[in-house]
Amino acid sequence: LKALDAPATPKHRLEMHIHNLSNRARAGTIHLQRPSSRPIPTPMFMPVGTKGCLKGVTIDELMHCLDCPIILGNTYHLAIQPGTELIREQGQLRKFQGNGNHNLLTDSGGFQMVSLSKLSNISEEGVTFENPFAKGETMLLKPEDSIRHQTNIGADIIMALDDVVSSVIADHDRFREATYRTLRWYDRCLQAKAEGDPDHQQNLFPIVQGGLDTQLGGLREQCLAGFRNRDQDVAGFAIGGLAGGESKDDFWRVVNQCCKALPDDRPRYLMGVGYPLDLVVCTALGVDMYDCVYPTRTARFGVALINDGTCKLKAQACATDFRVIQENCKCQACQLGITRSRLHFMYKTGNPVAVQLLTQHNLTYMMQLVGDMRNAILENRYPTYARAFVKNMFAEEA
Ligand code: PRF
Ligand code: ZN
Repeated sequence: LKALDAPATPKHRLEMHIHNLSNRARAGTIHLQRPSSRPIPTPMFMPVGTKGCLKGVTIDELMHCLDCPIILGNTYHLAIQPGTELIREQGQLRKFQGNGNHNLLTDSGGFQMVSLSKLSNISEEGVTFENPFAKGETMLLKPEDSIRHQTNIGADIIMALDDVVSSVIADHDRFREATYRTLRWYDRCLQAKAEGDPDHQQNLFPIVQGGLDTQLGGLREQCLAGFRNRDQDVAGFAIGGLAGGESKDDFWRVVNQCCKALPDDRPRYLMGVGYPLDLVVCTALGVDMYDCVYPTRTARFGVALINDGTCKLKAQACATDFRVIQENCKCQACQLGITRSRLHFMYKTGNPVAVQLLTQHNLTYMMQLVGDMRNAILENRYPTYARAFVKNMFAEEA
């Protein structure tokens, strides 16, 4: 594919090529600087392997059967167990996971302030977590520590430590503190990276915070301006602090503002977003990358992603449903003709293969979704695609 733009990007960071725009939706390719690394087509969804691996799928299946070009690991969880020194000694996470050549992104640990808020305490220095495996022990995660851990882990894309506030907390002072702290912490991350990664092996993304304040001169704008002024050579940008229970209107308003303000030649990564409908809408607004535990976690609860929403395989209705999960799906279960009824009884009897098959199905669905969106953008028909997707998803309620 020919790139519309041909950026003269320096080799010390990834390159993003945009092939086409359909309104504001972007189809592109991210080229990482690691030799022989696989190019990443965008829009892209990254499955989450919190502790370095996904439950129920191997790295080989992810890469070769599910055609998934990049997965996400989590600094906080890997630092707690097994420890990032041990990962580094075994040749970093990519080797630790078994000799693959797969692309990796690690989150900084910032989000665990919210998801593990009962176990954490925040100050200007960093975040202090209680160790869930050793009562009474604490771990201080400073911006410098987050970078050190992420250097040990060795992912292609690493995230700056941010001060994350749950978006349903309506305390403007706390959001203001978090926004400016996120900027100050980014400076400390940049400094730590310059000292620890002189060969520019890793791409550091700052994370835009600022709550739901999209006003002129408001916190989101301040944060966006702060990053743009700090470093003209940022590898890519993440949008954080969303998907935490705020209304869809607030959510879309912030995503819209961020996409409009961010530079066109860098990847835009919307963190923690993984509902199919949200992917379709946010891609229309100009987002390139997503991650979420949703497709894999919901599989463990017996929920399948299908074209008109979800299918709860544990529900009694599935006991006598002799269709495959989704017609024309390329996953193992659907290709083998395994019925919803069969899966229902596998869940009922606690057969772990059911979770494995459903995890594969849900990831196949997500990869198909991002591929379909990409094709629609390349063929200049994204608005039509998005409208049809929404209509299909809400067909039964109409
Ligand atoms: N920051 C980080 N990780 C995240 C988020 C964030 O804001 C979100 C959004 N809630 C998901 N994961 N560091
Ligand atoms: Zn399937």
